[in-house]
Amino acid sequence: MNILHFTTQSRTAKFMAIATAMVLSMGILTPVYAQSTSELSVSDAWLRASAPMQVNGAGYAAIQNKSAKADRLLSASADVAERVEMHTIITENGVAQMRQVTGINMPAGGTVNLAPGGFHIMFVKLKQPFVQGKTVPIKFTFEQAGDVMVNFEVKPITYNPNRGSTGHAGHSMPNMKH
Ligand SMILES: [Cu+2]
Repeated sequence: MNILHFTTQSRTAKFMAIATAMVLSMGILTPVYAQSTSELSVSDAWLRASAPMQVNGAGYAAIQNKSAKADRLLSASADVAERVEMHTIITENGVAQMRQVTGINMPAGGTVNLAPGGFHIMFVKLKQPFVQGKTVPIKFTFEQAGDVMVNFEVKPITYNPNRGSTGHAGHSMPNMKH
């Protein structure tokens, strides 16, 4: 399984523009939803809409470390679930299982994709379902870059960017055992 996927694609300009617009539209005392710092930019942040009765949820994003220094995602936090964890998927004896990780390394100048079949943000015991079309603010804390607020977009329940390109499209991660 190819978990780390490096790309040279840059969406910096777009996210700088969003960050600037948000700074201008918000007061000094309100939090700034950066999505991007001078060292980091987070793009394609999404959650899958919750199925009826679904207890947990998963979030994904592409995180670009623009710095010449390695960084590490230390935590994700939000009040939408009882716990927010970082997970990866390990396949043992042909069975894919989710495992909690204590951090996700961000190589210098690299992009790490949190995507179905690999690293993801796990929302354990959702307080409310994720509703398609809404955005959910989640705080990422990095060892070097500090706190970055990221707005996650809630995609349709059937959304899967990997469909057709990997063998994991059928995976139903939110329902996997922890
Ligand atoms: Cu998980």
